Amino acid sequence: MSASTESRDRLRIAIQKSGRLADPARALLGACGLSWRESRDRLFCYGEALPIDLLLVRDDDIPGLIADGVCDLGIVGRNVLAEQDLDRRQNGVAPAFRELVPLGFGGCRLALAVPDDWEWRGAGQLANRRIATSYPALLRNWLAEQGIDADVVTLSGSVEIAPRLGQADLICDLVSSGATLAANQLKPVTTLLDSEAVLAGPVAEFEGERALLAELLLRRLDGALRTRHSRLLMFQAERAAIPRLLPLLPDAESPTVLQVDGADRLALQALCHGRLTWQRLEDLKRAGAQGLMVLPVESMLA
Ligand code: PRT
Ligand code: ZN
Repeated sequence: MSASTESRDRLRIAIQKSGRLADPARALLGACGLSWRESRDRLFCYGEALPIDLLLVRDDDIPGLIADGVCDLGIVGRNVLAEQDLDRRQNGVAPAFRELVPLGFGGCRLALAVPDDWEWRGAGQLANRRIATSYPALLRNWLAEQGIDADVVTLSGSVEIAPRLGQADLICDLVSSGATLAANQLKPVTTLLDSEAVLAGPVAEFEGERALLAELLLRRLDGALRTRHSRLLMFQAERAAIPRLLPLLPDAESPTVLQVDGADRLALQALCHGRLTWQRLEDLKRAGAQGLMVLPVESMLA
């Protein structure tokens, strides 16, 4: 463990300063009960509710900050973490960080994309082609797995215009909606990595006070992630309708059933973990649910 971590009994989490992951990362940590003395413009936010501080940095710096022990945890795309991990391995450097928890936002995939007029017949077509990417380690690793010898052109940005500029024949880049590829007359043909934001940490275990703080944070994170799509569903129904209603709630934890008046009228409460769409509520109503109410869940402790 490096010198910078030895004397700290506070936990330090690196998140993106600005960009796609910045706001959702903050919101998620906020949902875990963390708060900071506001200093959005600075690099460092001092934790108030708990001794957990934030470092606001570029996403690409997060794995290295964990490796160097400058911070303990980080929220970063799996794509960045996997690229830097492979790069270290390919250069004979020992693994120093790892994915701890997938966080369910920042979803995208690293994909090969070819010009629209290519007819894709598989990886064999890539031999001796030039492929532009910002993810050379992941791409080289994939090409090696496929047994393909191709030319990897490393670019730090605007990869999607490389084929039009004649820098490459095809690209390997992140895709979410696919609109950027379409606008550049490219089409995705195969996925190398499915990605989302993850909580990353060191390979080595934490010790002392920071181990307790990390454990606390992971527990709260688990609760916050489970609560995110959970809703409390409440309704009343005749007893006879129950066999029609329960199959519509496959994602509900065993519902609480209360008798309302007489033996035949029941009130039900169910914690649902899937999405309660309008369609589902209408189906429930048709099956006999009355006075349907959907409530958000603030927190949950297992
Ligand atoms: O300044 P800093 O270095 O911190 O930020 P950055 O510019 O490197 O990163 P940023 O904020 O763009 O992305 C941060 C992380 O968000 C990435 O590492 C991914 O894990 C995740 N993410 C999710 C994405 C996308 N979706 C995404 N669509 N990152 C980039 N894109 C790009 C994509 O490459 C394409 O060029 O956005 C463009 C639009 O995508 P489409 O398919 O929706 O058109
Ligand atoms: Zn970046």
